[in-house]
Amino acid sequence: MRVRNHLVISVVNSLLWRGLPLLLLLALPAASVMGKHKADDQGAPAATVHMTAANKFDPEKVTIKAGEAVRWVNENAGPSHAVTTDSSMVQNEDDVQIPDGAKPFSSGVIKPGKFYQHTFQVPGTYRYACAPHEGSKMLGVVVVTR
Ligand SMILES: [Cu+2]
Repeated sequence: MRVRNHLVISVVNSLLWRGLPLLLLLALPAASVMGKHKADDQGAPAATVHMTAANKFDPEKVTIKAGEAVRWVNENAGPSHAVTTDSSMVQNEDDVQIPDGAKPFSSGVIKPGKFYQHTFQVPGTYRYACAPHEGSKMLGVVVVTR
């Protein structure tokens, strides 16, 4: 019983400190895919992309395998950023691209010190933009292999 209670407390703490803030961010643009993104928060990412104070994705291109995740980390210094592959969220549709069979995703606002993580199931090339800094060419690519 004591062990079980400890486990419950650990899970609740984990949700409060990791899941809840992420859910709040994700709830803004896309409540419909929130459940999927909640699951995305599990596990270690295969690649990490830094969102810099100079409004760049670093590295601009990463390659992972289907079923793996990418984590975008906003540096502590600098503005809020956002990751989207949704053509309705950008000014220039050509700045984003997803493979056939994949659904667009959007992070919502990622504040300094926070991160967003997405798991990719459909192989192909994903081109994404930071919507607030699309005009400064804050663009990136994720290649998902089989
Ligand atoms: Cu940005």
